[in-house]
Amino acid sequence: MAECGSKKIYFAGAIRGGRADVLLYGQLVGYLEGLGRVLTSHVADPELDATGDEGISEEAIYRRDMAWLESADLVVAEVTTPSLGVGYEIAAAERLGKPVLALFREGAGCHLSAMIAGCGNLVVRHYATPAEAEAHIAAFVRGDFGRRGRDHLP
Ligand code: 6K6
Repeated sequence: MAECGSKKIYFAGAIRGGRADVLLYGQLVGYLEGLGRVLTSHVADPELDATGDEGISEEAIYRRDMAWLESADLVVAEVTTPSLGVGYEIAAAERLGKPVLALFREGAGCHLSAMIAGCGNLVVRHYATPAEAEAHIAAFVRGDFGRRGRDHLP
């Protein structure tokens, strides 16, 4: 794996799943950019809404995102807003053997899928504040986690 500062980080967050958390994604991407190279910072772009597109086809988006995922050293997924695309990316990253951190925010009225919460190959962390999420990210990027990473479920 690459040295800490040169790690390639794939950030995943809901787009068509809903953009309610886009400002939070921006904060997390900003933090990740201090730890490595974020391949997917557009996910946190408030201009990218749930209906718009980037002027390229869905097939091209899929191919580009999968190529980035294959090249990534780490995957950080914000999973509070349910998203088919994020779930797909997490499953693909697991198959590729990538370390995956799934961050779930408490108190948003959302329920994390058992397919994420119950997957022992993922590091699943619950948080209440962005600072807590950043602490989970810092530990994950340091490699300071067990493969069975879930901290707790209420
Ligand atoms: C934007 C708005 C609607 O469709 C788009 C197309 N743009 C995308 N560009 C880049 N990555 C995308 C796009 N749509 C989905 N993704 C990937 O899937 C991102 O890496 C996100 O992590 C994830 C979001 O999936 P959905 O199902 O919530 O869209």
